[in-house]
Amino acid sequence: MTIDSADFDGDDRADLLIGSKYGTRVAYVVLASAFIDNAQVTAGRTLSLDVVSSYEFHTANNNYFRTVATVGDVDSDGLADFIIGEYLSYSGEAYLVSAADLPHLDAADGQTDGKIYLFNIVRPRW
Ligand SMILES: [Ca+2]
Ligand SMILES: [Ca+2]
Repeated sequence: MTIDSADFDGDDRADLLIGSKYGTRVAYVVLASAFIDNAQVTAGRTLSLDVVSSYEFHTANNNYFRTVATVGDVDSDGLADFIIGEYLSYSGEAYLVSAADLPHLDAADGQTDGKIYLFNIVRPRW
């Protein structure tokens, strides 16, 4: 599992990008506001990412997002962007995600539930 951080929503607070733990097949973006606004968050308590995550990235088949990394502001829109790599894919697929697109990616399947199925939305470029 890899973890990185940057400001994905422009509120000047660092947000978390968390890769898949082996066997989970899900990567997460946790916005800082999810911690600040969540009454379940208290010091010393273990929290499920299902509770605090703002976005979940789901992969196809039995793959998982082993590697994640912030890459600065690639599209110069003022928000940090990131790459998530799909492990065990035959072509070494990776996705470059513009943080500004997160709400649109979430809504792409008709539900704004925080779940993003990248394999249904975009095809990797490399
Ligand atoms: Ca932020
Ligand atoms: Ca950006």
